Amino acid sequence: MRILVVSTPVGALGSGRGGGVELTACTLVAGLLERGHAVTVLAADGSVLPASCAAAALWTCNGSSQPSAQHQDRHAPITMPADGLLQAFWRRVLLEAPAAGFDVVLNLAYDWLPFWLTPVAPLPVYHLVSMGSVGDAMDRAIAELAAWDQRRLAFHTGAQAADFDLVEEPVLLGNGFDLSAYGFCAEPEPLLGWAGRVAPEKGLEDAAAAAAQLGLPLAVWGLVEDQAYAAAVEASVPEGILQWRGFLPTAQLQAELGRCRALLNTPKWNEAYGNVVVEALACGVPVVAYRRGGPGELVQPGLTGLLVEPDDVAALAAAAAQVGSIDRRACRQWVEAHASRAVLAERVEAWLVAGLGV
Ligand code: HBI
Repeated sequence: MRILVVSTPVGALGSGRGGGVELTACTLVAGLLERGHAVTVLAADGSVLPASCAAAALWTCNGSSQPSAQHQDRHAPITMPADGLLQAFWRRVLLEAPAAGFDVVLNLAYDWLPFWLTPVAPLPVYHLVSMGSVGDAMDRAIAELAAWDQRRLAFHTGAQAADFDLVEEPVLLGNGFDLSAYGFCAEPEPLLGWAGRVAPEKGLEDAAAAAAQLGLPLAVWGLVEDQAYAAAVEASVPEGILQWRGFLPTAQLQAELGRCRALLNTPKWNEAYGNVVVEALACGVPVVAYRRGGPGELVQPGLTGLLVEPDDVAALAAAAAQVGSIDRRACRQWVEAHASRAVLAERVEAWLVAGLGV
């Protein structure tokens, strides 16, 4: 098929501002290319595609980034900057995509406009929903689209899909990763890890508190999206507990992440999937996570890590002290079976083909 993949309007691919959807976009594009599809990516000016996506065409637009949906008030009206990137994206889709001969448009943005346009678009638009419920406007847009034709929607996990008012069993795609980019590490250091956008919904403060209880350092990888929040977490634990490692490209991230005894995953929101959970497992690092959202479905207790009651820091620390019993190779094997790039691409293709009836 000829597929147009529309990226997130919160930032350029490769900037880290898009969070998990950047990784998903690149893996999904590379996987579809491997399966012989022709793929064009529509993304913000300044976007960079990895070598694995070299065969994809890149269309870019300029414009102001969309404000992060999860940081708006739940009841906030739909907002778009007057010179918004989102509008620029969808002006190009509506004007150029039909003549360019695409069979399908795959939207990765968690924004009202593409969902609202779908029933009146001149070509089929499909949506991989990247988050759980974060506001009324998107809840409504997703419910209305589900009522119109739920085949147009796919989610990462059941926990995420359960947030929305759907009319039939949801299509669940999980996620996928280029596993050749992650090296297996058998012998960890006395180090705990945490990775993700440094923002309140990710719950870093709990991981910091657990590390402090254990007297182990906590390496923190990710874009510091909320400086005040990061400073407050820093102040909440003794000197030397937190090691701020910044947002690293995958090659550097996996080299450091693999050295961790465990990854702590502490979502405060209904995390749709939990890319960092799988990235850690791919390096052989067991995951100790709250039984919440996608991570609550991904971690296989006793096999690839441990799950604890959400927000229970003492339980988090106790579980982190027990991960020595987990076979690190089993962590890598689980990802190879359930979250490879090929697995995701197969699922995406099956979803689109089923919906298009081709
Ligand atoms: N917010 N408005 C908006 N649009 C997005 O596409 C979006 C977002 N916030 C976060 C986000 N995408 C990605 O980090 C997802 O992977 C969660």
